[in-house]
Amino acid sequence: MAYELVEVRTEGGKVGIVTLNRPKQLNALNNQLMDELGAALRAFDADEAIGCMIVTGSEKAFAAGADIGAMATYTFADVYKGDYITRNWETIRSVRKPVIAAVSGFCLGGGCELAMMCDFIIAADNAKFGQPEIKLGIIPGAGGTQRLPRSVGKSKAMDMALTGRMIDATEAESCGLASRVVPLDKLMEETLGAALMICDYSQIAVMAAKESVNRSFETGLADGVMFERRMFHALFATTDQKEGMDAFVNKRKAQFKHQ
Ligand code: DAK
Repeated sequence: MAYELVEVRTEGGKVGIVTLNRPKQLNALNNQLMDELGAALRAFDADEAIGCMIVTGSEKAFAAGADIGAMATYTFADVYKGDYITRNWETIRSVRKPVIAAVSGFCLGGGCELAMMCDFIIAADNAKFGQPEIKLGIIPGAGGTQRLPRSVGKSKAMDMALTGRMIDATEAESCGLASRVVPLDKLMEETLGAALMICDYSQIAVMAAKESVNRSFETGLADGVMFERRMFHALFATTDQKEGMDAFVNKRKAQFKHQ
């Protein structure tokens, strides 16, 4: 697929990087961009050589939300019947390998929701997160009212959704929205470091860890723990478990084969 609104590249032959690229609109998300992002992520997910993905934007904006100009004249019938702002918004959830959001600058509305659909967020110290939809007479519509409280708790989520205020990277880290904050000029280096580290682990164990953590958001504790236990049991059928434990016992570095 030819990409216009995202840039796609790999690093070290194993990390797939998708950079949102609509700079004049602060990476405002439209159908074409979301189609391209979805296609790029699906292609990386299917590529045996790729172990982890990164979604990022520009220094000024990860994404300033869905494209307001495109939405401005839509009617209820348009959005309810059509596939605008529904297609491909959830592709990222079906990707089985890890996806890290490397966020700098504005990360607002649908942009914040997109970042929250990634597996974790590494924020540059200039990042600003927010759900400002209330200022437009709407509410978050791509999971913000559901994922944000699960991430930061009810009080902070209500504060953000009802006032529309932005929080900075420090506040985002302290409330659990971002996993870490790094200086802007170290954002890609730090995120790549995390991605390459993940690539070197057993891909099967990595996928099982991702699936198990995600299950915790969809189920009760007893069922979730049982799911985790069965996953744990299953990993003893892999060559990588034998390799990982043998390497530890023999004080050498494990060479995982992803089998
Ligand atoms: N859409 C379209 N254009 C945008 C934009 C956006 N969200 N954000 C910024 N831009 C454009 C501006 O219009 C401006 O264009 P020109 O005037 O130069 O042509 C250019 O980007 C630079 O923006 P500013 O001049 O405003 O730059 P500033 O530094 O002064 O301000 C800002 C930056 C990020 C604070 C400001 O641009 C801003 O407040 N932007 C809007 C943020 C916002 O309200 N975001 C939420 C949008 S609603 C769903 C999926 C998704 C959604 C809903 C449902 N489903 C799957 C059902 C999502 C909804 C939303 O995200």
